Amino acid sequence: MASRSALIALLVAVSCAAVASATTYTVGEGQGWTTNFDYSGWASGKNFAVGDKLLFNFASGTHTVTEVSKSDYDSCSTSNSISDSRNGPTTITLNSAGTHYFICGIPGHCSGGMKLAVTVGSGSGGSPSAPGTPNSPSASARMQAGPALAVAAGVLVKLALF
Ligand SMILES: [Cu+2]
Repeated sequence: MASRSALIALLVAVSCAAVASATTYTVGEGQGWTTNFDYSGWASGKNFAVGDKLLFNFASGTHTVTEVSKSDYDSCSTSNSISDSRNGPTTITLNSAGTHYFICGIPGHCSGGMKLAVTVGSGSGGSPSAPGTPNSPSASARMQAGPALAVAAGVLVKLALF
């Protein structure tokens, strides 16, 4: 009994920590992952951290989410891609600090502006710019908390019934 309580407490702590620390960004917001959108403008001012996720919304087959090197990003080449997804929507977890480059591999789309570079901070320290700016990431994190908490609650109910 005691060990189960400890397990439940641990689960609650872990799920709360996960909800608090990771943010899911919807690339292009309501426009999704598409042509004729300014993704550098979308990314600017956002503080991406390790563990955050990028949600690319598109219909399967219409676009790709292809992670590439900086030089391939600059030249819109997918011949040395790091990863490639053709099925939408695609969620990419930002697993490491540094700049990550994503382009669409459909001919003409990347050169038409369908490319995204996100710079991921090391995680600690927070924003060097505009600390007072009310930003949307916290709001989207709160929106993500609902499903995550529902899942956690479901696990707890199963544990209690075990
Ligand atoms: Cu495309």
